[in-house]
Amino acid sequence: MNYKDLILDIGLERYKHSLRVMDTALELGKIYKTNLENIKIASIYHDCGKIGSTEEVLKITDRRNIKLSKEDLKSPEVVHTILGRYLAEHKYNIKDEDILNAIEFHTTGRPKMSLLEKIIYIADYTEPNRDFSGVEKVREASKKDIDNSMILALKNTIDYLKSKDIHIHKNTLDAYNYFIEIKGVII
Ligand code: DGI
Ligand code: FE
Ligand code: FE
Repeated sequence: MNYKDLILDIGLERYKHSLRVMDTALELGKIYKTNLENIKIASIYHDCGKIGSTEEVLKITDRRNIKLSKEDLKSPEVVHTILGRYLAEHKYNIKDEDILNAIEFHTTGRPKMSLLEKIIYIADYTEPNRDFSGVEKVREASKKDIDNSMILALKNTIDYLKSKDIHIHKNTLDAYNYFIEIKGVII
């Protein structure tokens, strides 16, 4: 695989972040026994839409006529995931729906996420260079119970966004409500 175009778009540092996400995601993939090739592709390309600043991402999205929801417009930091899904499909020729969803929902999460989506979300949150408060708890939980680690990561994210008075994307809230609900259900 040649990642020249990707590195030109997102820069070497973000590419290295994506490689760390890949290592972390592969570890999780082995624990939860899922398709490692899909994990590799989703990890490498998860931030392929993060081209420059948030303003640049919005400009490119507009130029390419990519539709954004009202929620997306209120959460501009999330728009790189929408652009990412578009570029993954149209520039990097990724057609696998599960991989495209993992790219689209890697920042907010969503209800009923697939295992691949959860692994990419958590690996992005816990890759070795992440050092925000609470990350170690998420890291440990992710190796035992990925749904539990989703609750911890979503809760941290919501608390962080609240502390800064930043709009919480509906997908983030819906994902949190979904995971606490399935945890509460005794089957
Ligand atoms: O792209 P990365 O830096 O690797 O990480 P990411 O895709 O998780 O993006 C993190 C950014 O997204 C950070 O600035 C917080 C922001 N974010 C996450 N969830 C939400 C959000 N921003 C808004 N407005 N609403 C959310 O629900
Ligand atoms: Fe991202
Ligand atoms: Fe990332």
